[in-house]
Amino acid sequence: MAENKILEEVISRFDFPGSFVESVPYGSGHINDTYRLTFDTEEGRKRYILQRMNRSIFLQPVELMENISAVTSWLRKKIREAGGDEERETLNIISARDGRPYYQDSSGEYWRVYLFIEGATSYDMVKSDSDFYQSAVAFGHFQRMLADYPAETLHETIRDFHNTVKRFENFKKALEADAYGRARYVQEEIAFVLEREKLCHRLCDLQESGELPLRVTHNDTKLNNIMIDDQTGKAICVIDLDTVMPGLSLNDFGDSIRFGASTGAEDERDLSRVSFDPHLYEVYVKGFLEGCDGALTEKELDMLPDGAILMTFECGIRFLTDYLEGDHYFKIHREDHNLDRTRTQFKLVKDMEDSYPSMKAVVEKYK
Ligand code: ADP
Ligand code: GN1
Ligand code: MG
Repeated sequence: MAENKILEEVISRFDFPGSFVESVPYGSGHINDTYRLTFDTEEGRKRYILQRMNRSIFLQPVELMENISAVTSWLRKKIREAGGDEERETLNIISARDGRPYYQDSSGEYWRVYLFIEGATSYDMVKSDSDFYQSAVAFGHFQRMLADYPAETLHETIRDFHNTVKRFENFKKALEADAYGRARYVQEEIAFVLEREKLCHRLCDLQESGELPLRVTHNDTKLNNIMIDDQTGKAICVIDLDTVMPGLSLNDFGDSIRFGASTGAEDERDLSRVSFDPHLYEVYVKGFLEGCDGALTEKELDMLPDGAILMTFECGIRFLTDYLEGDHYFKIHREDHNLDRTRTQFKLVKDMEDSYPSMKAVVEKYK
């Protein structure tokens, strides 16, 4: 069915106010299909986010929405108690006409609707220290607000999502299969991964032994998963809650560094423009520790730099695996897009390995 026909069907299953104006593809996420919907109502224009959840990645969309419903209700209560604005400081699910927090269309796809957070922007690149600092405080604060949430009641929306050891094993399987005959083009990148097999265990082993605590974490803490208020410049809302699960605080910290403390974009082709930015790293450490407000253990603090290296390495492995498997996971917008992404990640890993002692010193300074 044509996309606009499907959209028409889906929109009719939600109780939107006023008259429909438009639906526009929106944002630059790699996973879901996102649209911005506009309606004209007596009180003026109202906008919403409509998303088709990626079913090949999220195998249990109903459980996923159970997680998001539960976590956002929890957050709404905390925001209310703190005198905040519940409609802007967390995602707000709009239920379908049948009362469910999603709609399954006639072809089996799952859709959901959120209130559109007005007057705020999600940035793909760090434009100022302040935005990055703000995102750090917000992700730290997010973790703190969920610190007393019963983590064991959440579904694991993607099994072994940040299990770097499993990611390494999957990479080796993709390499052995070499289904697209691409391995010969990426020998250097393959060697980079294989040389670091031991590194993959660094956090997983400590998680298993219980030396690192399991917490409710976001697991996808890119800068563009934070909405920054256009007026105040403050980070107001953490979005993209698909991967909220029990996990390691170090992964949340690390993913932000991977994406934000870089001088280049995640998919920059010119590697001379991509390097680890120690200044932005420091800005983030300061904000994150303020946001966590004493919630992290000594061991977690000690290993924050490892979280940054591991998440960057793991993401590079995932991009390279997807390249070898024919680009079926991450959305690509050009040939070799996943390979370009792989290369930026490995460049950052190399830089961070070289900066490891100073990264540790920065944590000491702010802890
Ligand atoms: P993906 O998993 O594909 O990254 P996201 O949930 O992050 O999908 O949404 C993609 C983009 O849509 C975000 O980066 C943001 O720009 C925008 N977006 C998502 N939810 C909202 C919202 N409630 N209000 C305004 N913009 C939003
Ligand atoms: C995906 O959904 P999005 O674009 O925010 C991915 C993350 C990766 C990221 C790399 C569910 O995030 O794990 O780190 O791309 N999300 C999922 O940019 O796999
Ligand atoms: Mg996103």
